[in-house]
Amino acid sequence: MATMLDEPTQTASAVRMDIADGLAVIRLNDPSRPVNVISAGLLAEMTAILERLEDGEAGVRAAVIISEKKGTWIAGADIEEFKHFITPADAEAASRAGQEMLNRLERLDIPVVAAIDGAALGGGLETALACSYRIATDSPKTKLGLPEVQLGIIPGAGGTQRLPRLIGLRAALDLMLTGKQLDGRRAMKTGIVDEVVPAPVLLSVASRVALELADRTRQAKAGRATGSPERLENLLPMRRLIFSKARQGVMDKTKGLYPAPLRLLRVVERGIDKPIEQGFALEAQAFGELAVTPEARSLVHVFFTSTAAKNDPGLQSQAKPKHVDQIAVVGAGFMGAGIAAASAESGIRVRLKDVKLEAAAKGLKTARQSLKKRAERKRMKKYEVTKLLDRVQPTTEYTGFAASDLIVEAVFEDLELKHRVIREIEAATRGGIVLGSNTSTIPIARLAEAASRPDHVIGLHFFSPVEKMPLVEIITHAGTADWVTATAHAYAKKIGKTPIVVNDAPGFYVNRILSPYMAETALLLQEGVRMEELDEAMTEWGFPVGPVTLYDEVGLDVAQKAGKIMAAAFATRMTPSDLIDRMVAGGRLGRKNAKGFYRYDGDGKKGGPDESAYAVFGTPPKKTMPAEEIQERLGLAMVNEAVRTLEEGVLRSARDGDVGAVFGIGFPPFRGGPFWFVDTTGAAEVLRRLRALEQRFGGRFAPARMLEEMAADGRRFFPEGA
Ligand code: 3H9
Repeated sequence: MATMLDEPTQTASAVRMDIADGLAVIRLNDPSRPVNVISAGLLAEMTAILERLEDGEAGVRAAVIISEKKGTWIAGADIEEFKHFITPADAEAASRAGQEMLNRLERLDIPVVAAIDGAALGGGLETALACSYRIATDSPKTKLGLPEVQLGIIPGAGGTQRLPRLIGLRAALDLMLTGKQLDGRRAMKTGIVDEVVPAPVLLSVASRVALELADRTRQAKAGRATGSPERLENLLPMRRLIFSKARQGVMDKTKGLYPAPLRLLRVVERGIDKPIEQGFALEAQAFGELAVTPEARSLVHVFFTSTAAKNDPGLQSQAKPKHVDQIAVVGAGFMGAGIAAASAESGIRVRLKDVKLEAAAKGLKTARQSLKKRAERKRMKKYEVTKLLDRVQPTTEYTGFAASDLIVEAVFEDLELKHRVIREIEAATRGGIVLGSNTSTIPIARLAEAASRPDHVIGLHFFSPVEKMPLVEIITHAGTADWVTATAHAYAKKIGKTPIVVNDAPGFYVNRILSPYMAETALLLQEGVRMEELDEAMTEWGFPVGPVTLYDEVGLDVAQKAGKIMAAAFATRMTPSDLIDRMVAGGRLGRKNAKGFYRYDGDGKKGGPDESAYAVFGTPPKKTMPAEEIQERLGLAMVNEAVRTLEEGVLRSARDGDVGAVFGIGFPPFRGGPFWFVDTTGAAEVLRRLRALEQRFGGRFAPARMLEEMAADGRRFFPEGA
């Protein structure tokens, strides 16, 4: 495969230039790709166009760059090509090639207007930064950002140098360290774009502006991104403070496990007051070194696997999804309200039902609070906020349910209650409506037993808190109709979630692999390992929270109930210690009643470990265990179980397993997910380590059969270089 450095193969044109009345309109539309990306081909075509403009193409006084691809302007560098970087020098050369093209764009002596409708991300935004003027549309698809750190790299086409010079250090660091994406309005507020217009007038406004800039009857507000604006943050002590705070923030968040953000800070800090060319050189070198790290390779894997899962409902047939414009949610608790808010935010009308008016009103309040926060962040206008909030309507009756496209039941985790609710929903509706259950433990086939239309029933397992957690686990039972799966998948995608479709089995996928991990945690506590040691070991391994904290967050009563269901199904591996029973019997339910493994203050803020808990569960802390040993026991318990789910057909692919673990549990993204972990560690090595654990602790660590087979044949889950 070609990379940005190779001679491009001759394919249909991705860039077209039309010239009329002194204006060149450069149109981007790569026919071979779903989105425009800066590939070897596009780079070569852009360079050829720049040469024509440098040579003074007849009468051209100004130019506009616009995309003809719906939904994207430029989605950045071609991430596929990253897989072909073998050495740092390969990646550094690609960065220099990108920088060179954009430097030539910037040095043209005609004004160039970036007319942005859709995503301008990574190298896309870097292209816009090299233009003289930027106009974005107010479309919800328009988003601008430099998400490179999420791929384990840094912007490599000038972004680390141009963005701080354009919008200031603090704002630029915030964008580059978080990878956050701004819509047109917020990009204007931040100073990245000069103007925001509705999409239908984009080309006409951009054309007029380009010619006015050429005639000098207009000046860019944001301007070219090479100036050094006079700002308070140009003072050295202020800068030092900004960098040291940013570095601290990165360390707090990542524990230093991700090299890219730290390297980004160094590149910006060293480049900021040097001539910009020196900054570009630092950037290219860092890009080169980072792009071939194991962390970057894993994060690129996470990007491709999650995108593929989003685009694959996993059907054997061609069943089409139904449009979902209106839904109903039964159960206005924390989960129900979260589902309602996430749906309303994506333009879906929601009826939120509970048995009592007070409960429905409470759910409505929770949903509204979450929506108001979102609206503030998006700087919505007042009328837009009103429209958004009005999308959620509380009810105590099933009225209006028949007009829904999809219904989610999110009532208490009790089979009888759920059966009753399913019967009531069916009585109030006709066929053709998806009936999703947000159960986390009850088999979907058992739920469907109560339905007269069991083929309409499907699991829609959301994670808490819904607004933050990106995964939706969709569970089909043997009789689920394909159109139902397709619709559930499309709905999850519409509300901005990443879905995986799995088969019905106790714990489905996510709770199934969490279960031996949590059971092992209880056993370690039982052995006398301190709670905070366990948590620290696992956050150092890369989980966002440690397992003891997770017990408190989930609720010990909930964990106890789930633990029993899992133990009944997989007794040899998941029999929990009775420690959790004793905690629950001692009135310790976790964060929800401010009493668990940890202490909580009056506002529910978590404090240190609650030493009195040791007396409740009956084992005083007595030993210190090396973090590696804790990580080995907990990490491998989860990885081994993940492989078993694939072996048993609960998972349809290793890809879904990695997506589910990273997005549902927070399995360290820089490790790529359990299956990528096996591939990068080597199946034979994972097998050897599991066998060692099995010898010490017995059958619960018995390796999955599939691992043994893979180790014997030298197989991998993902092809080399995937
Ligand atoms: C970068 O720019 C580095 C530079 O600083 C320096 C370089 C020197 N490359 O998500 P979708 C594919 S790093 C290759 O379903 P949507 C995607 O895999 C880059 N492929 O669409 C999928 O393929 P398939 C920084 C890409 O409308 C198809 O396009 N940029 C790329 O929901 C459709 O994608 C980013 O990190 C790419 N850059 O969302 C942005 N982008 O059909 C990454 C997409 O075979 N991209 N594909 O499954 C996105 O965030 C979303 O794809 C986007 C569209 C918002 C653009």
